Amino acid sequence: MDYKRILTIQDISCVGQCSLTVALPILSACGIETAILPSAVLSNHTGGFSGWTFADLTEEIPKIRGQWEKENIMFEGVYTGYLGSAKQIDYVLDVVKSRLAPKGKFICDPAMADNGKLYAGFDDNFVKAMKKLAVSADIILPNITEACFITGTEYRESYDRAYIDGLLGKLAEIGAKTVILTGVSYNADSTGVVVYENGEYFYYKHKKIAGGCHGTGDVYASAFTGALVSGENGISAADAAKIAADFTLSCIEYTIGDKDHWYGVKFEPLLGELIKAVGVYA
Ligand code: PXL
Repeated sequence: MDYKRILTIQDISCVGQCSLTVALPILSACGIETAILPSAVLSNHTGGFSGWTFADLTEEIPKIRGQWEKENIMFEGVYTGYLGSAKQIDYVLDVVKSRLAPKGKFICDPAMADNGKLYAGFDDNFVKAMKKLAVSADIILPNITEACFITGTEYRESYDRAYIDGLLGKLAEIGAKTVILTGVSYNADSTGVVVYENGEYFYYKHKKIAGGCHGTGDVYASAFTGALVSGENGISAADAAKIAADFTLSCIEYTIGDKDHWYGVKFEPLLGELIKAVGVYA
């Protein structure tokens, strides 16, 4: 396996199994050196705790980029997740422009919303900035809510293939390249992920587990990035989307019975499965 170095830009939620505390172990399991650029430091994530501390690291980003430019540090991929401010998104774009190697991929998880709602603290201005980041990426991984915010589409709880085609068409129209649309469910027992690339639609359907868990978007995006970058030429976006879906589903199945573990998924004991799955393509 080729040894690669990528950069991931997202927050440190000290507790809560999301963002960097999920991305780092998953990307390491996929055999990838992972540099980090923390967007903010929070005591815990904002999805269900009664409060949180938030240290915004926006003004650190250009300083860190400047230092990396002096050292000539480049990355073979950049993967972005939860970001701390709209202003920061311009700085993140500068990092991508300056530090992504010529053949490297920019993968953007526009982590900002779920279940029809923006996460706490985000507004229209943030959505506008995230849209700019998303259309400059090689691959985006929105859930349906995020795709709706990015395209200005009305969010629906239930929908059909025509609605999803409409969303994908609008994303392509505004300049999105490869789209991995997560949480696409056409019936009560199954859900899945759509890979939309060059106008082609591929759907990987799998079992739906009632309830859902926090942080699965981050687990999914990290496993997708790990699988794609570790395999690079031998693995397609569709292969990586499938590996990430199987892994995320296993993590949910392993966690869902434990009502005390509502804040994230217990992904660590399942990392061996991911290593094996990624190895298939190595
Ligand atoms: O999992 C997405 C996420 C990441 N980081 C923080 C969050 C959330 C979702 O709520 O609050 C801080």
